[in-house]
Amino acid sequence: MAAATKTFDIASIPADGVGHEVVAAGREVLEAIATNSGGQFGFEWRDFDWGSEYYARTGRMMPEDGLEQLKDLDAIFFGAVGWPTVPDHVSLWGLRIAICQGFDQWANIRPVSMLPNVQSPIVGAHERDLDWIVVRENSEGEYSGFGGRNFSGREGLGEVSTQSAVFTEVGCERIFRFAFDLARTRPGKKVSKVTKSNAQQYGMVLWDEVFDRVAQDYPDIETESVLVDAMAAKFVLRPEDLDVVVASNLHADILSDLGSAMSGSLGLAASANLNPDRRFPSMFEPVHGSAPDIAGQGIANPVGQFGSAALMLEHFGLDVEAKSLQVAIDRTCEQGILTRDVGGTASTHDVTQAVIDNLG
Ligand code: GGG
Repeated sequence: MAAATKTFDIASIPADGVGHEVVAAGREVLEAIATNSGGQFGFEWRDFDWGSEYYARTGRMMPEDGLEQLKDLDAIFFGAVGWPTVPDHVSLWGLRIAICQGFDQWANIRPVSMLPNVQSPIVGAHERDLDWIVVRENSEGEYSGFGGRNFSGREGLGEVSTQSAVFTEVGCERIFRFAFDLARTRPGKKVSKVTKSNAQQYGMVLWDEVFDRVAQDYPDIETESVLVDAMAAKFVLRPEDLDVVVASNLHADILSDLGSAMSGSLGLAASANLNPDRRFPSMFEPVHGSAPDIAGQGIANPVGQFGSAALMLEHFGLDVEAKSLQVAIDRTCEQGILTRDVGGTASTHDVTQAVIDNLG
């Protein structure tokens, strides 16, 4: 008897710039994985043309009922947002943040690891077997959207603006528990909490206090508290001390870009915006942006999108397929099939084909 087919309904939102190239590449790889499963599962793709071109036509990054259109799907496969024709805060808030906050995707995970043949700026990175994961609080903090602008055009003191970082006890507790639970699944069994409570005496102090309270429930996990400035230095100087790094929305955004640069290129880093309660779809996207300087040339690095596809497979419980995709990415790098950002000459298409050929 043939195995039952499970179909995953996925929203495909390439959005802007190289997002179009890497999402198409990611879909090709996922289709190859579905074919290799012998019909055990498949993907039904729902295409959404939202993003900065959509904005030029409609004045919005996505329709008013955009979340309604996505809410019953199994996941969102996202590219990158941002284009020079739309102010960055408008494009980011109109699409990526609207989806993350609308679907309470409060945990954003961003793994950092070294790939074969990819040069890292860290001396001896491969021998040191570096591997850590940034957990980004993805629903509040500095991205809460509270603030305003007043006194436009005022003489003398000029305009005034405020931007508040909002930390709730519930928001802090859930992201810390997530980080500790994740650390329990990893060999390092350590959580490094990033803070700036020496300078920010309200929100970040609550952040620290909730961390200390949650840590008491995880006596088997080593902890440390590191100021964000010191953590940036640690990424560069002592990355082998890192395992799970939990940080606020803005701090983690900055540190995860640093982490992907440490692994060799921004184009390599994967991420998952998770709604761990599974009430809403989660969203899988590379860490990188839309890269207007290389968009449309067929040279974008698709590895960050492939890693995000692997995280999506894991989210669906397809751990074997996720692992085989990671192995295929490693083999492709071992074969020296690399895009320009990591020292090669291969195109997006070349890397995609090689990963498909290398699938177990
Ligand atoms: N694929 C990730 C992406 O599109 N990022 C665009 C961006 O500007 N992100 C900043 C942020 O999320 O804080």
